[in-house]
Amino acid sequence: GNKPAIIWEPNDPEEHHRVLTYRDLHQKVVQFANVLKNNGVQKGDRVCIYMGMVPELAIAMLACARIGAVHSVIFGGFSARSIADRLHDAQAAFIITCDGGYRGKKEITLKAVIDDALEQCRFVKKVIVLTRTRTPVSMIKGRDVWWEDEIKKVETMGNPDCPAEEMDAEDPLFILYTSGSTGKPKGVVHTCGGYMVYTAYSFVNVFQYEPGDVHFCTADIGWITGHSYILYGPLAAGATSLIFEGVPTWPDAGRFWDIVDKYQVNILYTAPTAIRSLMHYGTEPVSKHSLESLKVLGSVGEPINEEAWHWYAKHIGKGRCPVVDTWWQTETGGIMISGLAGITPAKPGYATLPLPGVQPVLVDEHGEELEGDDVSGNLCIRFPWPGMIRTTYGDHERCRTTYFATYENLYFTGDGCYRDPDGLYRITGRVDDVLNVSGHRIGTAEVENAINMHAGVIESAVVGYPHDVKGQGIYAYVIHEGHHGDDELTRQDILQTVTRLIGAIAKPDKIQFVSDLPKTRSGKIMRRILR
Ligand code: 7RM
Repeated sequence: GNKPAIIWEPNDPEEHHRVLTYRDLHQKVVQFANVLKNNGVQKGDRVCIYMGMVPELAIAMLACARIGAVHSVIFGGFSARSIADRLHDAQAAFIITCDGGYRGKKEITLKAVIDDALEQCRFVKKVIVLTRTRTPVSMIKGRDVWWEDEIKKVETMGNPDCPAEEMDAEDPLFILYTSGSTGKPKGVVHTCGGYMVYTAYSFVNVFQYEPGDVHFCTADIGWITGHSYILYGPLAAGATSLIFEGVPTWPDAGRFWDIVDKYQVNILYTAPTAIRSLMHYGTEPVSKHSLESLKVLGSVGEPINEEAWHWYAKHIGKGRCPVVDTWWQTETGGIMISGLAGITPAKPGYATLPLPGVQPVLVDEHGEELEGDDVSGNLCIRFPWPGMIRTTYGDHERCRTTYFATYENLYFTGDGCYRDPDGLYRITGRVDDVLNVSGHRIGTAEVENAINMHAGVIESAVVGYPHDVKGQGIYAYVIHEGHHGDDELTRQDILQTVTRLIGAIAKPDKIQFVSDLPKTRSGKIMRRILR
């Protein structure tokens, strides 16, 4: 119980950090689980969580799990409209949020965005609001309550116990929305038993976790990487997991390295986009730090280019730390193809080998299996694994057709892949209309729908293009009726529209006004030509 479960590093390095031992965390989870019960949350209810990277986010998720409620975390960058769509899809009547959040120099309003979302969601019964930034917020009588007040109520009750709800292994644990090739994000459902087994198994084996290790995964808990490798995997393994509220470049580009030295981090797990953005600052912000505690480095979210791989291994790992390039998806729950740190061979740009138990298959466009080595094809998985997607919330048929119908008896990942002469796997990127911008999955159709909502836009087509830092950038071709007017203003208006409808992460990097789009005879846009 005295072992640290969570170390929390705030956005502002001047603010005090926090350490929650396993005993502290348990006590806080029990307490907040009672808050949820007092507010009418029952087993099976969906609870939407829209918070910044504070320890209470982990507490809120675990409290849901404790009482059998299904959490659905929404990344803080999504707009009110995106939240409303997800609330409707999940029929979530409960929300946990913060007044605001800090991200580098920026302060983000969270409760205000929720308020806008709730204009369209009258079925929401309760909103629990944690104080973080003390920014003024509106609190609606009967609906909105303060986290702190609700905790006091539980304390006056003499802090009752809250036994963990007994769950079936196949009962849902959470829903997490992810983008696909259609305009509507899917609610990926993971279950209690398999997901926790798989995240713990993969965490321990891929990173070769040893008791006492401090693990720092820099992802946001709003994405699957944070769910699996900040929260569930490390905590199931009894590790110490670091939650960082801020961004890698504030107050300066040495922030990650400050944190590594301050807490003696042993395992660092980050994304190629973060590595590439830090590379731009040179080695000066790195060289001021020792980084001697590091034992293992991990990469996730997108293909890592060789230059970034070598920089990471040389300047951060000092040539001493194995680098594991981990391939997986929201739908797989945990790492599927990756090296085992220090045990299996590494090769820059390659995720390398399937985890023990995972059976990758490459198929050609006709669904024929490509056997042998030195072949490229679509990546599928042959046999079920504990962490696999169970359904897409509210639409099981959609889950079947998206993942299990393209190729008979196989799970289709949507990724292209090459198997080299040594049998090592290299992920080559999506083969569908999904973009990967800074490790964030964004559907081209979602962005197009948003652009098309803008008055005057007749049609649009969105494609990805190679981007130095983000991996992929978003390029939009737009047919606009008033386009002889002020192009720059129209461009800004379109960006505003996309930000309102999806969120700033989906804003196109480039907008080109065109008079027509290349199409097939059946009217399908020819993205290959646009790319
Ligand atoms: C964990 C996560 C999934 C998509 C996936 C790939 C891409 C993820 C790697 C990668 C090359 C990697 N889940 N991807 N990891 N590509 N090498 N190591 O990112 O659902 O958000 O995205 O990300 O295209 O299909 S996700």
